Amino acid sequence: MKKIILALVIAAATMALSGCCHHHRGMHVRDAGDRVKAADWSKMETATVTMTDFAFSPANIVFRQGIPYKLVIENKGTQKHYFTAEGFFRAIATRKLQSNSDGEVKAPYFSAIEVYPGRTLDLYFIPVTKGSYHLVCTIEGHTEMGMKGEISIE
Ligand SMILES: [Cu+2]
Repeated sequence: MKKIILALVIAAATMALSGCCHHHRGMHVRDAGDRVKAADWSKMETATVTMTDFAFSPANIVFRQGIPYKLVIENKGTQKHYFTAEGFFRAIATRKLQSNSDGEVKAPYFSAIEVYPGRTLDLYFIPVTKGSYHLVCTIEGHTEMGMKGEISIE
């Protein structure tokens, strides 16, 4: 009898854990499309983050909830860099990612944006979920050399 109870407890714990983590990984703003359509993009604010070898500038970026933004992500370094901020990408309603010379990509949300040296990509979005989110460059060694920051939604 004790063995059966133990097995049930383990099964329940396993289900609880997998349920938790699966949900967490999949989380993003589900009504992003409606929020993007409803927003007044004529009131859009522009912010810029510059990537160099090896820093984000500014390293602390603050956005206000509900305002439409264009975030200009420019790489002034000599090598490619990543703008990786998974928590942040799940906290915003994404409209699109645009290259001024090549076109644009529409997607419910991103997990990382890679920018080649000397190039710029514009992220159009609306901050939805308040919080602080890690920003890193995931290329090997770059975070350790200083390519990290924090994005806040207030
Ligand atoms: Cu980098």
